[in-house]
Amino acid sequence: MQSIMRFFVFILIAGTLIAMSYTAGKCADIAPQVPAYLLTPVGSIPPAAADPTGSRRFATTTIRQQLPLTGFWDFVADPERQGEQQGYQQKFPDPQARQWVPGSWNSVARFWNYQGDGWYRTIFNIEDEGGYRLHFGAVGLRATVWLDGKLLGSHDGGYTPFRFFLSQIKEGKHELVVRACNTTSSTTVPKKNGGWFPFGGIYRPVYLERVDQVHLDDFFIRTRLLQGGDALLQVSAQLRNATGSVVTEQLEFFVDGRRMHNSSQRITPGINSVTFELRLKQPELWSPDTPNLYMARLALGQRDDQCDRFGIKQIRTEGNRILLNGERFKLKGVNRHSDHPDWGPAIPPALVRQDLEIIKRLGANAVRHHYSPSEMFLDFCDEYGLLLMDEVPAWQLDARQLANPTVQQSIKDQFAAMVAKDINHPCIFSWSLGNEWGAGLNKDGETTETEMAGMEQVLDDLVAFARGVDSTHLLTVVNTRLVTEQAERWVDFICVNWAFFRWYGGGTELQMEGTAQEVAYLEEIHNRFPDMPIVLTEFGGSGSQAGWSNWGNAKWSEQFQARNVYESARVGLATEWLSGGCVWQLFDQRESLHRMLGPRLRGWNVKGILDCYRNPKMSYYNLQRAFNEFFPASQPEATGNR
Ligand code: ADA
Repeated sequence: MQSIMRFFVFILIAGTLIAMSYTAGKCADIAPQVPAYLLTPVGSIPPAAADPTGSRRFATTTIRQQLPLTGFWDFVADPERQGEQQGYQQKFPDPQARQWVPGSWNSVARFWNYQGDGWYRTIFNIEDEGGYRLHFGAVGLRATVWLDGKLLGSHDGGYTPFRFFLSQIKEGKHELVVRACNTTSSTTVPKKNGGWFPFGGIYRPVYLERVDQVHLDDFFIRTRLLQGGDALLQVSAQLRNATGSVVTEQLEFFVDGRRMHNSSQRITPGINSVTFELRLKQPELWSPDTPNLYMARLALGQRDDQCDRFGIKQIRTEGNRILLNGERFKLKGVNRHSDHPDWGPAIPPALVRQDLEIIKRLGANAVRHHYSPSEMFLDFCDEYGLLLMDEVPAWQLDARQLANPTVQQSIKDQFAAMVAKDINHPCIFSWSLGNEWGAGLNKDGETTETEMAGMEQVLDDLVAFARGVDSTHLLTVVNTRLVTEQAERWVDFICVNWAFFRWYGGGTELQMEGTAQEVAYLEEIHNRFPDMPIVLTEFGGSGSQAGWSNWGNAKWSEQFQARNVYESARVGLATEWLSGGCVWQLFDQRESLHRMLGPRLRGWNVKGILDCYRNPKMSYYNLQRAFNEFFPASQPEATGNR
């Protein structure tokens, strides 16, 4: 009897365990949740209009049907890079896991440090047979895409979108396979040992759009403020005709519902470029204090339309000053990475918005990114009135890497893709081709004369390319010794990443004696180029472990960092001829695997004025105070106290 009882108890326990493990497996498929610790918005930002794709703050079309491919996709890691040879694109293997898209596999414990190929697969249904565009917001760092076993193409660059036009998708079930790869080397951009974690995966939204065989491929709005207060808009559009014969269609352009342009277009098979200009009478200007936005809609008859927002502002330099809408502008900025401990670079809109709230409450007016941030982030910058220093992720390349044609091509491609993605946003302050090339500013003598000469040529070529892509925004290359020696040849303003109090190479205590030398260094650049603006693209950089308080101002304490940030802001913002700068950095961020040791803690760069979960450190409040004291809103022309 007892043994029968034991048998039943055994069956009961075993059954419960099996049921539990089954449910646990299912639980893994619960969509990630946004925590409820959000700051209440202080600004009068309107709620987002319905954008089914989840990428923007407004609907980008009134005609196209959009089908987001958000959700769990099957996933297999492929460290040996055997997948293509083994035909994963035709017959996807048994998945190892299911990954949330948009998301990064590096946000999931099992693949936390994984760098290699990662294969994704999803199945979708098409009811309305016809033409579609398949849009990827960004895949880290390179992607190859197959639909129903057929190769669609590849994309290099983890921070810019790409898309495919599919002239005919049949009714029924379809299989989409993506191979993402986040390995880095000396010839990739970003390179190996970069300053941030090279996240892998499909981490910005993916969606399909139902389009006509004749449709708008893209459109760009360049604005120019004219004397007298009117603005000139130059609209350039690309129209695609996949019908094989000439089509005539009406092209209309609306601003806030008013029709501003109407022309009949003869559209030949292939891609057609159309440009037209129009005048906007006495527009309300965009600025950090008055972020006025206009909604544009470009329509191709009843076949297609695209909507985008724009704003009118003017940024130019005059001597060593930067002028925004005719008035002196100094940057009170922060450096930010697209990084969150739970989300990696796929930060959900509510948390992106919280980052903007944190930046605004700091009293800042600008943000710098080492690579082009998500479209959602840019939309919020437009709304909150924050200027963005946009950059190609060509970070700390040495002369040899720069001499490599593959690297040069990647910089060009990523520059052009960044401009195409971001140019309509009024928040764009400047483009940067990269950060700390060659010997950098502080490491004299590491580059030979021949290498220097080579770098000059590469700079000539890259700058000529960049100016050809867009000449309506300021251009720079950040903190590069060569550029600082011949600034006028290449850039519109000089950018210095400025270490203070000997954080790098100093001892364990705050070291004041280095300060005079660092200040003298800035003066030297200013004396060499008295008529060029200088921005401290990074200031105050010093790590602190959140919560570590210390009487003695020792390194890694919140006190050390808070003092460093305040003092560098004092010099950076209050010195008359400087055009302000951006603190290094907004919040703690994950480093690349190769930079775990050295001046890092647990593989994290802890120079944030907030910790990785956005809890403020002492330095956040010190910077807020510095922004207030040295640069009160009512007195944009802060005069120096040095
Ligand atoms: C450089 C670099 C940053 C960051 C910083 C640091 O200034 O531009 O990306 O790596 O150093 O924290 O050391």
